[in-house]
Amino acid sequence: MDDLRDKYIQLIADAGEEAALEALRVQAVGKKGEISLKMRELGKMTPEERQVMGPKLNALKDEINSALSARKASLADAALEERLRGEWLDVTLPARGRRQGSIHPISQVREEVTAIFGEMGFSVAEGPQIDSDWYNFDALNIPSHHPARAEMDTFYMHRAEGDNRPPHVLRTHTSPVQIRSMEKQGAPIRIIAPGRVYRADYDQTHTPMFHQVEGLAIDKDISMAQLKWTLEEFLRAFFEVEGVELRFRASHFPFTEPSAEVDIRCSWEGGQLKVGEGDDWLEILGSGMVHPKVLEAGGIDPNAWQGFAFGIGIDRIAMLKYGIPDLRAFFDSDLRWLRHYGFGALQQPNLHGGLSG
Ligand code: 2NL
Repeated sequence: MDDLRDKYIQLIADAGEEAALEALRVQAVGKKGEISLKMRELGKMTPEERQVMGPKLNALKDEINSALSARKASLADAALEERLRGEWLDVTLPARGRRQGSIHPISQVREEVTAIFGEMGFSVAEGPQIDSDWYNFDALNIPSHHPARAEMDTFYMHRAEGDNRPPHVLRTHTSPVQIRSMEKQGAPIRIIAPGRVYRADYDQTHTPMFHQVEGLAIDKDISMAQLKWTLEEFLRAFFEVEGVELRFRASHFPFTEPSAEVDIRCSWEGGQLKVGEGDDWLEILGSGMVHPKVLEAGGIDPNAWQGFAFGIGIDRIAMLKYGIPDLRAFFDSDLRWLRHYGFGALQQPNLHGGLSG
């Protein structure tokens, strides 16, 4: 009996996994197990023998059963320990740095421009970036022989052989949006059309994709005086300078008559632009009174209505306001140079998620 006990206690202690314990349980106390067989022999004993052996066998069975469950519990504990060791986590490690986005300077400037004209009663018009050459050129009184229409400046959509739809282009200005607005809403009109435009050009001051905002005001008696006031108000607000001074230079655009290019008084000191002071003039935009043929193309009677229009390069005025030397920096580098030049939007902690690391 004692041998039997010692054997099983030892085997249970040596069992390394649950399956081995189960096999031992069957072998010892299962229906045909060693101890069960011994219990069956009780029937053949004398009552005296049975009185001694019965309780002993029962006690042995109990002892083995509790040894089995104790060993099973300790194996489970060890397995849990092992798993926890693998899943160990150092909660005192510093948190991973969070990447922070910020608004692109072009978007920032477009929003500034939109807000300023919005206060003056201009709403925003948008349209397709791919448009027919009629909307992009003909409607704007740009004839077929005009250099702006030459292949080298304009991106034309590919046409398969036999595809006879009218030619389409990547818009070279946002004017087609304004033609569409004239057709759709008629006069009077006060809109600006900001957006992407495309020209086949690439150097320090030109990128093949850039941004423009055009403006259009049409009414019974719109004049150049109102054009001048509107642009003065805009430039004062945009450059945040009280005494902006403008100079209108006679110019020529096919879509306006008369046409004027507008300069602002400025100074360049040590490469730093200052608006509103000094002896230099900086060309800032083009403008004029809408050509009667363009009003007509937009379905507006040029004998009843007249208006002014202007076009501003968003990228250009962004460069001037925030002192960015190379237009290409907008599109093919990161924001480090912006921090270097002190782009205001990056210094406003509450704007679009704030200071970036
Ligand atoms: C420039 C010149 C300009 C316009 C754009 C325009 C649009 C319509 C009718 C008449 Cl629908 N004009 N746009 C007018 C004058 C100048 O832009 O040098 N921009 C940077």
